[in-house]
Amino acid sequence: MAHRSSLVAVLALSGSLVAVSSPHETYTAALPRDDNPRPTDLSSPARFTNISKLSKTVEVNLTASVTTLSLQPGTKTEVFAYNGQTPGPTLDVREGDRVIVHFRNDLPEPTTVHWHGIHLPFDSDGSPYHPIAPGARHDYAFTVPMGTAGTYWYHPHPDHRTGLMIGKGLYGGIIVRAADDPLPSSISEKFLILSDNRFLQDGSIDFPDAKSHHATIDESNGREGPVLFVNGQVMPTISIRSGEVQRWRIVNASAGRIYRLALTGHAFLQIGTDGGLFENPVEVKEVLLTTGERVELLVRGSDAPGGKSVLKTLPYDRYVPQTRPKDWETTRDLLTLQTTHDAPVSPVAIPAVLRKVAALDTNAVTAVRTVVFSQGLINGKLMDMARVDVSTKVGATEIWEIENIVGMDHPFHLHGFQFQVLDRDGVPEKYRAWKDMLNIPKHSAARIIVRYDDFPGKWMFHCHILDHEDHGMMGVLEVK
Ligand SMILES: [Cu+2]
Repeated sequence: MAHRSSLVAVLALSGSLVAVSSPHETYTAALPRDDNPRPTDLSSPARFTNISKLSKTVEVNLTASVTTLSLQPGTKTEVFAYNGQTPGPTLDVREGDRVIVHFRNDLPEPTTVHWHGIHLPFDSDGSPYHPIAPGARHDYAFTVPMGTAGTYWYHPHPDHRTGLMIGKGLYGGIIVRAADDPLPSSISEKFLILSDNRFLQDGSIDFPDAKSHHATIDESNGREGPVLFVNGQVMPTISIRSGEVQRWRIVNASAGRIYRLALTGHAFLQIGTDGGLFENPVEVKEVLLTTGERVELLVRGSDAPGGKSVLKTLPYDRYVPQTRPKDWETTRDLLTLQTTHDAPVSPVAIPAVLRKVAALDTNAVTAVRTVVFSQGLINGKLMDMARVDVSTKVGATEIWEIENIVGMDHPFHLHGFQFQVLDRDGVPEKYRAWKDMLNIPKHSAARIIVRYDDFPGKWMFHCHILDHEDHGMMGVLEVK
């Protein structure tokens, strides 16, 4: 392959990027004290069992049900789970695969399964238009399009209840793999789904009464909790060898929390986002990961053998001042990166070119839409499933100008179609990429371009702060 001839050891160059390491910090959540804590290795969620014998076909069973799990040591919590676990099993597929999911709803209320970011037929999108009744079954079926290798996730998307269902534990990861992935296969991979939650004394998940003051705060901010989870684990450990490079796929499954990820003492190369790889790796010191968004990073073990670092989320002010949490400036720990005692390895060479991301043609634009985010409303309106907000045709290319006119961030999500960011506040986007999530910071605007290649239907676009979405900060795009 042509781009393999232009290998450069980008990570080797960036090893000296971060010279300052943070003082050692101890995790101090409300957990039983252990003077000699043993690290828990981060375990990736289990993968689905493929029950199909056909080639290029992935056929799986998925059940949503109420169950009891231990999310924190010594405590039992009633959760909603996919196949008895949270996160649910990872759907690990290849471009071109036919995917069939036999879904059964064992919850006491209607739900759906939304395949966040996947380009698929309308009736398999799991939007509020297609609820699955309690006790009912539904088969989701789609073919994974070529060129869409990346990191995605699945979660419920029923009318008004998405935040509750994800907060109770219903979310899982999706990996779409390309036949011609440009990264060396020797690089080991980690899948990290970030979430946060809040618990009552008895271990139950804290969803306050709808009329309470606390519920009002949640409705404004998007519900947050002080306990941060990676794959359902609190402060797990990832082992790395000094000099080793790992590929981390990270999903933000939180209702409202935006992560500002930093790993002190370590090089960070961002290689991709929602819809897959960038054209070139980009060196970054930190990454902002909004709700629903994904990122792919290369992490190099930069500590000496036996050393350790911590993946943190730094303070990020996404809030209106009136309901901003008092502790918003707290830096929080997510996981420990423990360097093994093995002798260092020399860094693997990373390709300077990952793939080509063809630009959508601005000359082909047939309409320019304006989407205005105010607090809880889009273009001044609450969601109405009987109303169509934007009507268009298959094959059309459009620019959407998304403007946030209020004092808190609102993350934009479009169902069914990946878009490209043209500019943010008039500043052209530096790196071309496929996206389905875009944080629109307070009092700012962005322009995206999208082409509706196929799949007519009614597609949602909405704020991905789940409390905002559930309260109607959502619209309908009809593609005919
Ligand atoms: Cu919002």
